[in-house]
Amino acid sequence: MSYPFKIKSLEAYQAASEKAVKDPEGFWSDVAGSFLWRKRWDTVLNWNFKEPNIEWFKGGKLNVTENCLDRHLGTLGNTPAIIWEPNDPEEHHRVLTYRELYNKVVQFANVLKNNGVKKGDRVCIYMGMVPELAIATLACARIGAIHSVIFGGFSAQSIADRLEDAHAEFIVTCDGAYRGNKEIPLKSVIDDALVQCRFVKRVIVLTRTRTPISMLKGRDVWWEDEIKKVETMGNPDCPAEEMDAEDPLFILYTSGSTGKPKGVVHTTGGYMVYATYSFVNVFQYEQGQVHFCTADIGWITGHSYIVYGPLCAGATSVIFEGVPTWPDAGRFWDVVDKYKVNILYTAPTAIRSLMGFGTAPLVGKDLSSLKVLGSVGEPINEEAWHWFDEHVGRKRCPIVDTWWQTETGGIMISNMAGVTPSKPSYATLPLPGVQPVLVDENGREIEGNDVSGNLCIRFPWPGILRTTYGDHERCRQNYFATYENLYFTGDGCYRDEKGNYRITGRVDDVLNVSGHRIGTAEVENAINMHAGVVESAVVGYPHDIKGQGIYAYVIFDNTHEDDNLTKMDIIQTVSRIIGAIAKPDKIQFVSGLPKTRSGKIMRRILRKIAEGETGSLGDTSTLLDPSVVDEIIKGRV
Ligand code: 6R9
Repeated sequence: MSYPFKIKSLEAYQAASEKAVKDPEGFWSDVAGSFLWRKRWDTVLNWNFKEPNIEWFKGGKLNVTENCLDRHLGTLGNTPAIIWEPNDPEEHHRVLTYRELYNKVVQFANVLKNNGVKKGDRVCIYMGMVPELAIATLACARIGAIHSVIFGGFSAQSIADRLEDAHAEFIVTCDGAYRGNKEIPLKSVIDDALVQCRFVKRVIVLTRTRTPISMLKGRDVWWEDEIKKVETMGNPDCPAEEMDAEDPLFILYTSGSTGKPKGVVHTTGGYMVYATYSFVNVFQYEQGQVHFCTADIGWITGHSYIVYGPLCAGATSVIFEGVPTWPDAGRFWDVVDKYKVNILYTAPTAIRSLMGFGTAPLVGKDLSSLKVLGSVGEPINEEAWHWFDEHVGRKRCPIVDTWWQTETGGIMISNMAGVTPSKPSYATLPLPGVQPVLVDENGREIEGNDVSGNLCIRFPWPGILRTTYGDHERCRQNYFATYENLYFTGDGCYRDEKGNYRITGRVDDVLNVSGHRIGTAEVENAINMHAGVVESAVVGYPHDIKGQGIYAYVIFDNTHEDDNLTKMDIIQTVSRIIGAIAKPDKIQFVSGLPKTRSGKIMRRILRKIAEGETGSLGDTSTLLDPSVVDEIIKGRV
């Protein structure tokens, strides 16, 4: 495959950036022109950030799976599309060529159809990292169903909330999943969720762990049986549903600063174009290379850089079922060595945790195939950057520090491997077509360099979210109402003297724990559900490996006797309500919280105390009862 939109030099980068500002429609229509469309679009872009209403390639007809699969069959039919590395290195790995993946996707698309799934229906996918997760995702896209993948670490309650919000009547899951030395009983979690969700019509269950599970008559069916049914039906084909460029492709839930997670909606044409454009350019992908993104497909990184971007580009994408530290801390390096991985895209939290094991796990591993390294999910600290550079890249691989969000669909600010320069802990420069702006609290643009502000984007790009499912007003409020005519990212940012961007972290009440977004309000709501909890306040604090840890201040009624047992109960409650990823790292019982006279919790003070910076609390005179601060400082854990 050739990539006409690939930018290969610094001069070309500058030229593309200029063209994308002067003539965005011309720029993006050139990029989109190299994809497979059944019918070309009528208009490249309609937009306003007020409502918001954003339409890319309106009137264009396509199916994203024809771009990911059908298009490659002639030239890349025998090329591996997916290499699957199982959790247990003793188990046999699997390779699916483009032809094989195509066959499996159309087969499962027929299974979905047989089970009553139609265009526009929402299908929830709750699986471990097996090839069938990608197959199920693509099969939805094939028939125009909207997939909503839920990360395998979320609890029954979280799933129920999402199922209800999306009114998803169909579920694809596994009996269980392997992750390191753990076995996660996925189907049983689904069963718990479905107690509340009687509208779910069908659950399709893939066999993976053979954990004993219950199969409800009339509702639950086995993946393998359903495949046999379509095999005996004869016609193995499944013509792709013709989609409008602006038909929804998927919903992905993500945490915000208030209330329950929101369903970010991405549409077909723009998302596909942007995921592929950013994949090829940032990693400087060359045909034939093996790309290993260590994220889970349950997060946006997996959607864009395990499934859609790489497959549209005809790449070989590694799916890894396990964790970086099992059976030992050399697992990533084994995978790189075994499959001669060329691009390794991972998260700072993984790098930091591996750093803790020293360099011994790297000894004897052949990493010479590596060409490009990538980081995503949270700011990468310089120490981790240098370790990655020295011990993994052996100082010969550019590191791309890629800043983006679930809402942006693809990478927004990043150096382009070997094309634009890197700078440790800086995402550096926007991709051509991305127009960042920094604003102050009043929404005034901060011009010039060596300045800090809130990061916004001034002009739409094809991968921008279109709405939040079922609640467009929430989308407007969250992203487009803070600053007029700007998309607000929620991140703080510094621009250095040369114009390089450095993301400094969230400026809203969203935590980033091991690269996972968690709303403080969500955790508080979960804690408050525990009997005996009167009130709570959750803040983040710097954590060596996770980036941020969760610190919870809890007011408990005076009935509890054992602090430690109560803490464990609270942690268990949070696991039940949200999932293990949201467990507080520290809990401090307090008798009161620092509140203003109008009753607002002063989180700034709580953050400072959690960070251990008790000497610089700032002005506390507006507090209703300043004495609680001293008590909280004394009881710090
Ligand atoms: C892709 C993804 C988005 C939030 C984002 C920001 C943080 C992501 C980053 C980064 C610094 C980077 N973030 N990449 N911060 N440098 N390279 O992670 O999406 O899960 O939606 O999180 O993650 O705070 O706003 P998502």
